[in-house]
Amino acid sequence: MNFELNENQLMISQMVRDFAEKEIRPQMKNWDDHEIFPVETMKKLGELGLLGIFVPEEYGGSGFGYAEYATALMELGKVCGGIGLSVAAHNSLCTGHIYYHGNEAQKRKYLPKLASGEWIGAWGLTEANTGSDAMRMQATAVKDGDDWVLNGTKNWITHGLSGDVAVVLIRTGDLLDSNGITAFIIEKGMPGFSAVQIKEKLGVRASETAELIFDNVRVPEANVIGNIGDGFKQAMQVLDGGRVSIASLSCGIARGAYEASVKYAKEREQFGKPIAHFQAIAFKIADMATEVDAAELLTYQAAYLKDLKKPVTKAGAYAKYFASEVAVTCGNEAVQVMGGYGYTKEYPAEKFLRDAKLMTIGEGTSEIQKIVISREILK
Ligand code: COS
Repeated sequence: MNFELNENQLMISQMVRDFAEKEIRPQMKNWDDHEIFPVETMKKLGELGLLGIFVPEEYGGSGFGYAEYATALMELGKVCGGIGLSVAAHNSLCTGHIYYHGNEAQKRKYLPKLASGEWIGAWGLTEANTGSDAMRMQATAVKDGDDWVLNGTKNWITHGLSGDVAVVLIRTGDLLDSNGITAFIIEKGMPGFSAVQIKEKLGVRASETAELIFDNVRVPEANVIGNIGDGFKQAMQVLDGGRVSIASLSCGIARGAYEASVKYAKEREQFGKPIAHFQAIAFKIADMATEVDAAELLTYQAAYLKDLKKPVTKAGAYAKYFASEVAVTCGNEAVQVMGGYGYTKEYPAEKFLRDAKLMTIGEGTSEIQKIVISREILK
């Protein structure tokens, strides 16, 4: 076992750190305050190769694996969870669904534009009344001539408004039939397709979230991914990988909160000495350090299995469950270490906490991860 980052990971972490300090940190408070999704920054991330990280070079991607992908998200998470979430959703969900399940023509048409950042990707599984219970979705697609006609809505969709292309999971069969859901590729501007931004989120406010609305949207057969009825299982596999990315982002947020806490605890003096010298604070630092390292180990284990093309359902759920909860703990402890200052937007702690909370919800709540883990163990 090798616990060191490989050459590519070292290169990527330095590149992302440099980019984040120059292009993200100076602007992120404005994005967070005003819920601005910085499309131009996404395009620059595309130029750096971070929007098609695991897409092979023949489709315009960077050709890296999940280990490198995890490293990139860890670095982004240390600075801005919102941008990290957008990068994760773009890569794992939309781009990943087309890469893993699309046919050759779909890969050639969409992957180069998604990988370069020319197009931003979205992915829609959830609806207003079906989140954890994804299979009970209500949106329908009915065959009409050579086209499929889509009706219904999708909710909580990252890049639902600014996205140029979306992969959406829609019912083509009976309710609760696991072979009754199909994946379709939707392009911006298709008649009957619209979106409304969801505002007033607690965190990840630089990442756009929207509701998608389908009103008799005609989608050609060429935009069906895989076989009719395969969509739910494709989506579950896509989420297995997506959960590794949310675990990675969670590790970054946790480490960012931990590092900010260490810095503050060494500088802040009370009772005549730095607060780091009090065991009450030092033990918080020890707990955070241990948990962040453990979260990273679980996350890299899942990334490693994914790169080996081994089953990642359980390992991804372990990593996502543990790392996201650690991110919330570290964000919360960072606020506590910084006291009154931690409670203000002048210090980074409160944003880490707000951004971290989404990690325990998006791409399957912590409770869903425990369902996935226990089912894998007990099956
Ligand atoms: N990979 C491949 N196939 C999978 C799978 C996976 N990881 N997980 C489940 N499946 C298959 C099952 O094998 C089953 O196939 P059969 O019907 O042929 O036997 C089918 O999918 C249905 O699975 P299951 O019966 O487990 O479905 P449930 O409705 O019980 O749902 C959970 C399972 C709860 C795990 C699923 O709905 C889920 O992950 N929910 C959360 C969704 C989520 O994360 N949403 C957030 C999206 S934000 S981007």
